[in-house]
Amino acid sequence: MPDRRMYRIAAIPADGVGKEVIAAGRRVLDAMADQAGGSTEGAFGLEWSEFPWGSEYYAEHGRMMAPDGLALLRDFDAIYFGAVGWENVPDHVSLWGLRLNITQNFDQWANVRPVTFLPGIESPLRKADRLPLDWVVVRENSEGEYAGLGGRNLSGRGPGNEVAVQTALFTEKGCERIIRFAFDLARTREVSKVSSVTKSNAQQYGSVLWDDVFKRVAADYPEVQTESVLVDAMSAKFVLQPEDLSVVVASNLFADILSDLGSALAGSLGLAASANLNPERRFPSMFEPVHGSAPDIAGRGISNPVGAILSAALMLDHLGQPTAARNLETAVETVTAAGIRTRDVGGTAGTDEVAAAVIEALKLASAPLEPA
Ligand code: GGG
Repeated sequence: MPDRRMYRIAAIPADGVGKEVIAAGRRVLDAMADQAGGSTEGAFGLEWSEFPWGSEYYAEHGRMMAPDGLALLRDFDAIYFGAVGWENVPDHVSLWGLRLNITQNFDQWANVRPVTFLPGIESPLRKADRLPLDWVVVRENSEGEYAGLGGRNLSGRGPGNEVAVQTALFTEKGCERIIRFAFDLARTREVSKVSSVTKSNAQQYGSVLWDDVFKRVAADYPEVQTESVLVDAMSAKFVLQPEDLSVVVASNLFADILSDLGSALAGSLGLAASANLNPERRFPSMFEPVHGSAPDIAGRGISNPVGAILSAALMLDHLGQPTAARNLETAVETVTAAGIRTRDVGGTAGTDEVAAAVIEALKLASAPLEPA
């Protein structure tokens, strides 16, 4: 029997529903590892380390993660992240202190956010009933509007006189690497098309540089269809012509907003998965549901674990277990099709019930796994 491939995973559930959905995702992954461990091929094991960072940690330590947190994470094979944000910490402090601290310092410059329409889930789009819809938002994840450049000044002049500058940073290298990533991804998809999103009529420097790079890179991929669309028009297109989309690439802020719109169109933010990738693999990549900490439902056992479970599938892909990843996606589809759904998507099931149903579906339908 081949050696079992072991993966070291850092879990950071962080805040609110992040704790519930990461616990659910871990249960599913452990069940898969147990299953795979019993087979002669594709055996893998998961060695977890959980870190208690987040807003509760902040209340005790005055910071969102340990001072040597990045060094502690550095050698893991992947990071499985929940959600960040709670009322005791200003949102910009919690986001920059944890999630962005990791994505920026580990150069996780490609944020892949599939928009997946699952069976048994009602979409607010009528078109979804008769057309197969499936696209991926590729978010530039290292610069743009999230460069963190700027400052607040002149508050000393008295009320009403303060000014703030928030500068977006677009580098040619940053634009090129994410645009190439989008084209490479498009080549692997049934419809080879990349839609680039900017606001170059108003943002005459950063967006126009992005558009120029897009045109230059597109010339290297003559077989891939392309379009350049303004972000306002793309918002409308998500609703009115989603069948025309395959890979949508955009800056940090635009893609963040568009991917939330995409998840809502697919039925719920609770369903959406994401991968924050360092494609060169110099640092661990991080996998997390798109949704935030949802304080309104946290702690009640009713949050939707599907986004976290599908993020685990993206993690398995990244770890070199594509068959396990496909099995997990199929199991989720079986469960949603069977009507086992949380309240955000019209069901009555709890977080744990959905996770348990996915584990059952995996037992029934697993394809053989990869050799180790
Ligand atoms: N799991 C994703 C998450 O926790 N998001 C919190 C959030 O506020 N994110 C904003 C952003 O990353 O742009």
